[in-house]
Amino acid sequence: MYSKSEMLFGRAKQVIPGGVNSPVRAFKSVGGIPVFMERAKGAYMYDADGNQYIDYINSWGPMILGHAYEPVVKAIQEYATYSTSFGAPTELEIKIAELIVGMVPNIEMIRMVNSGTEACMTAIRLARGYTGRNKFIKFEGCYHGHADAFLVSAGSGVATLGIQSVPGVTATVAQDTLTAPYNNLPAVEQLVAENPDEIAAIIVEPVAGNMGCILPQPGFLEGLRQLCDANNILLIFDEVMTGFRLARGGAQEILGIRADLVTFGKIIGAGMPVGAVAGPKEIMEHLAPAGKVYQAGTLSGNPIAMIAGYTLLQTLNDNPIIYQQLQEKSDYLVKGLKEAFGSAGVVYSINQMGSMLSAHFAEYPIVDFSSASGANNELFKRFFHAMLERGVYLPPSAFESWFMSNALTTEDLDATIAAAKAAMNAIK
Ligand code: HOZ
Repeated sequence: MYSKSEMLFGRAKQVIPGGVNSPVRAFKSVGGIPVFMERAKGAYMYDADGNQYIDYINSWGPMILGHAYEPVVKAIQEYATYSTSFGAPTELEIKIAELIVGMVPNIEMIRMVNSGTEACMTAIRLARGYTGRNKFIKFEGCYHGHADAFLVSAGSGVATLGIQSVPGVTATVAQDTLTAPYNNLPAVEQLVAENPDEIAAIIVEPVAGNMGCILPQPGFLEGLRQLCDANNILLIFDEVMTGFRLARGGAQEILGIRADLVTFGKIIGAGMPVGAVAGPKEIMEHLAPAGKVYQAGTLSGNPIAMIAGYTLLQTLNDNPIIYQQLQEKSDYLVKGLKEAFGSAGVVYSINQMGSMLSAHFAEYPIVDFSSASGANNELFKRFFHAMLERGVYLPPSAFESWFMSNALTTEDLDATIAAAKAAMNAIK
């Protein structure tokens, strides 16, 4: 069933460290051989052996309208004939910047980069340059990309692989990263009190998606906002996952909380390599060449990525019904999963906001990294493989969020729910 994937993984391990170009996809946490994909269309991915899967990763978020969305594909094809990179400015960059500034609350300017990692790295540098302070606070299990300073108590692949401290990250770099448990406001207040006038920023995933999907508890983000205001600290929302997914204006819009800087990722490029940092002019104009906080990149604002993103974001902007449809589909799936798990008699905890969700097998609520780690992740592994065998592709780690696409039909959701019932009965 997976013979080509097995063969490809063997070949890949000879020339690519661990056989993959990003750790989570190696299936280390769930075991087995990673499935090598060949193509995808709409809600489905097809692997090298010809197996079809209903996709609940959607390239970790950006395929919100499904894979190979026709208008995006056409726009890329047209623009590729003009050139794949100029290394010089284009009008298209202004158009996408204007579009995003119109969609996202509390931002006036945006700087394009090439990944979410770069976006968060730039946001921290900018916060440090703007405030003249060195330290920042992040949350255990949150993942802001793989820049050195973020790899302290990180989620996603770092959590999946159980890496406690990353070789290559120097103590000097790590010492300016302070950490607190997600949803624990008193712990953040204590850090702020212990480091007066030293903290440049608090960076947070407003809905966490790198330790499974974890929702902010009532008052948590509001408390961070107040704490930042009272101590001249910048609040950075990492909206790499939530941006343009939870709403046109992302988590800021849906939760009604203002961030000082916002970071975005791959959805801005409709799945092409893009990231961005955005905020008010007063802060953003500290970036070079307007200011002295240096940041640069030949491929930043790359025309193919920009036209892909512009086409997708325009569709989202013009069709707010998409968000309602995504909500309905996600609610339907969650209801079905609850029935499937309930009738199998397994304890579970499903977190969901809009089209992000995850299932942990635990009898208590999953509110932070430690509760996520305490869940029955052995059962998740078996569930993952039982679903894969039944044609459903879930994130290959309990420390990741599931992402829905609007290409999913009721039939797909019913098939997923039926697969979950059969999978649970087979493994429990
Ligand atoms: N770090 C990504 C999810 N949080 C996974 C990236 C990948 O393997 O493609």
